[in-house]
Amino acid sequence: MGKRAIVTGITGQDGSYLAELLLSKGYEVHGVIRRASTFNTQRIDHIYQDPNNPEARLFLHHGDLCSTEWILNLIYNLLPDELYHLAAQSHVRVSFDMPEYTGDVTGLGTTRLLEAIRRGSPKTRFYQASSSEMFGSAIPPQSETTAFQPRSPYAAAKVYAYWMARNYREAYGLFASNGILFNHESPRRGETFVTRKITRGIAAILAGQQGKIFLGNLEASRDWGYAPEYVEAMWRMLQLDSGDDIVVGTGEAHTVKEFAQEAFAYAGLDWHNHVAVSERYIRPLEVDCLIADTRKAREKLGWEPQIGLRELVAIMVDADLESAGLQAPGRGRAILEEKLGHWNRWHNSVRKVMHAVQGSASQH
Ligand code: NAP
Ligand code: F7E
Repeated sequence: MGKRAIVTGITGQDGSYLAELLLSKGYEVHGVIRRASTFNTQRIDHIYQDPNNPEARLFLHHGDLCSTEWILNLIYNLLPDELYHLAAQSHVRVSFDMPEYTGDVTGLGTTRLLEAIRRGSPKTRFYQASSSEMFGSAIPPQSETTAFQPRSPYAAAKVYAYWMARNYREAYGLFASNGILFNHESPRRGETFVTRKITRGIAAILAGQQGKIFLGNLEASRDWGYAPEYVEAMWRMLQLDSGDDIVVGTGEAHTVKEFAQEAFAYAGLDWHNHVAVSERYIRPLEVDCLIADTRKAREKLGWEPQIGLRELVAIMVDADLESAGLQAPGRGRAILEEKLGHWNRWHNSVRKVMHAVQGSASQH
């Protein structure tokens, strides 16, 4: 019998890739989604299964991190082997506008889950989606021993959640791990994060729908990786003998300007003609430079990323051009085939298992 996992944030970028990975490994997956008046399951529609089908292995449950009623029920009833806590108000800029809400969802949400596990299912292994943002102004490269210097309500909430996971590990012996992940992107990245904003903007420019994109601080540096590789690291973390805190990134950083230059050039455009700076996107506080020291991930997880900045740009631009109905250069697709054959294979294996029980998550 396969393992059983709960995934909060299953409708997000990482949650959708993680659900694919877990299904491909034979897990029974229970995803938590928010009630919305419009469909919010686009990222998981392709793996949705009709829960009435006896072969179904993906189940969706309504829940919101601001309350506990659903958490307690779900954990008591399912007694999951693993719980991947990915849900959060994850946008740093938005956290300055909604600091209290961000603290409630992104910070306290973790405590609500840990407490339910402690009371109802203490053997459940818990993954906390910690973030490189917690390092803030700490001098790079940043490792597991670097002191946090958070510079946003989002980062402060994540630091609180990080410490709650560690406290529950040390106080109650829970298997609770912090994956301290640096920025990771993909064609499923939310449209208002800078990388996706750039690659979607390029598609809109080539489609003749807009002339320019407006960005904020072009000098900020980030360690950008490819999201599907990062969910594999999450899974590996929960397969260790005990809970731990591990940094995951590529070890290389590039500025927003470099990302934009590379992306526009890949699409055959000169970025100077299409990028303008707008005060609107400058943050009250900025994190200047994040670079992962990935030694522990390599040693303990055997995890090594295959996709660097140029590859990531090609993958994302190809995807956005294709979805706009435009001819894509195609290097991104080729890179995925060459470098991540295993990813494509397990993606296909999921599809094979699924096709008999396929429906639309939007029916839920
Ligand atoms: P994302 O795409 O923004 O997804 C966030 C998920 O959380 C969505 O499923 C969202 O649901 C859900 N959510 C938000 N508020 C909720 C609430 N009150 N109750 C229940 N669910 C709620 O984020 P991501 O990029 O996949 O990141 C996954 C996690 O890793 C987040 O915790 C993020 O902070 C953290 N992280 C991300 C990165 C990165 O570079 N991507 C790096 C480090 C850490 P809706 O679909 O309904 O909005
Ligand atoms: O900004 C600059 C911005 O919003 C990256 C989240 O997943 O990763 C993400 O947080 C940089 C910042 O990501 C625009 O000022 C310039 O310096 O894409 P972002 P983020 O803030 O790094 C971490 C690891 C997480 O944990 C978070 O959940 O780009 N920037 N111009 C801009 N950023 C945005 N969004 N939009 C702009 O127009």
